[in-house]
Amino acid sequence: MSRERVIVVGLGGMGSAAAYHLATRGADVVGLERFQPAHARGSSHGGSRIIRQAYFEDPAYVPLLLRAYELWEQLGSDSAREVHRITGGVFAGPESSTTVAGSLRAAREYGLAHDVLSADEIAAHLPGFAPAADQIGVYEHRAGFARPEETVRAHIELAERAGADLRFGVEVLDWADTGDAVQVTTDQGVLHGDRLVVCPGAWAPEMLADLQTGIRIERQVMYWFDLAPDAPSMDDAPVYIHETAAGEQIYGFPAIDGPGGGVKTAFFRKGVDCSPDTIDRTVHPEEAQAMLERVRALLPGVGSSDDASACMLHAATCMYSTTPDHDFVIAEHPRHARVAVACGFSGHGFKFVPVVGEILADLVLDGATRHPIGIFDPSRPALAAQTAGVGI
Ligand code: PYC
Repeated sequence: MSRERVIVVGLGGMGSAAAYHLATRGADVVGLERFQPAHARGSSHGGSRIIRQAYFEDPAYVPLLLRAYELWEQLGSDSAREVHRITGGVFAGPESSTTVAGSLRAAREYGLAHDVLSADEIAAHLPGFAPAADQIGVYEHRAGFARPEETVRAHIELAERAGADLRFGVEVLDWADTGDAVQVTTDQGVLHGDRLVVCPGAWAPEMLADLQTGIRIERQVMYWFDLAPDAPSMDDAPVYIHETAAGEQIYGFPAIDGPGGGVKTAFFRKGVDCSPDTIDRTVHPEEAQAMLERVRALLPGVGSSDDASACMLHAATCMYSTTPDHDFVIAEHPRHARVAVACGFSGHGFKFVPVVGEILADLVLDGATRHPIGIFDPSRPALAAQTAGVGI
């Protein structure tokens, strides 16, 4: 029997994972990516992404995270790359905040190792952290971070080792389901296959326009600051998410590349709409200043100066692909059984990369998956309602 020929469009986090899982399961994989491996033009760069299991967004994500963690381990050992690290994580804010109450709910429901810490306990146990007295934190023992570029490289290398033909610098112009096959038109010719996996990242609104997902592309900025000379080291700090009484969330990481690399921090969901063609890649002084002032509400030792332009070591932009309800889109295409899609990761998807690759391989090779992906259905009412309003 001939092998299924599967074309994977997009080789960022999700697409490279799909290519790897498909190739290791015996498919004849052709992968297409418009840029180079682990590029910085989409949503899979910036050195770090939080991984955690006490999922404040919805405990329904936890089973996927339990499997993702197994696959993170396996990917690290198969590729001999550090694709993730467990550091612990503190998710802090008012007791009733989404970050605290939601993390606690998921941790309790799934018996995940955690402690609830008062503001004083956070300050006593986590050097550098100083939340307001009326805040608390959920400390999740097995939270940490993934390294997005290393993850993409690992999946690409392992997919190629398993026989995948991955092509970079190829722009996909169109795709079609021709009934008994799929066809992909690129700037370098037309390809045919049995099945198609579309992982378009920020290009979803154009590449999956017929799905009507209501996805908005948002500009986000990641900042790296130095520390005040008398601040404690953050080399071994936990990852964190911190929410204010008004519901504004920021997040950040230890100094993962040593003190000279600085500590990375960012706002979660405070982006302006953009597209891959229109995104403003300049990081403006006033936004860096707002970030410095905000992160100091949790970590007063961030920044050797009160002037962000004097203590910011680096900054970079990236894009979120945000669905109206912030849940992902992962499914067999509702009108094209030969096509599987994964998009709309809404700024919280990277920790799921390995399990999304597994799910896409299941959908394409088996026609179904054991994983609970019902909440990611592209036909769910929350997406249809929003799309009707904005009319993509
Ligand atoms: O997925 O944990 C996450 C996250 C936090 C901030 C942005 N994404």
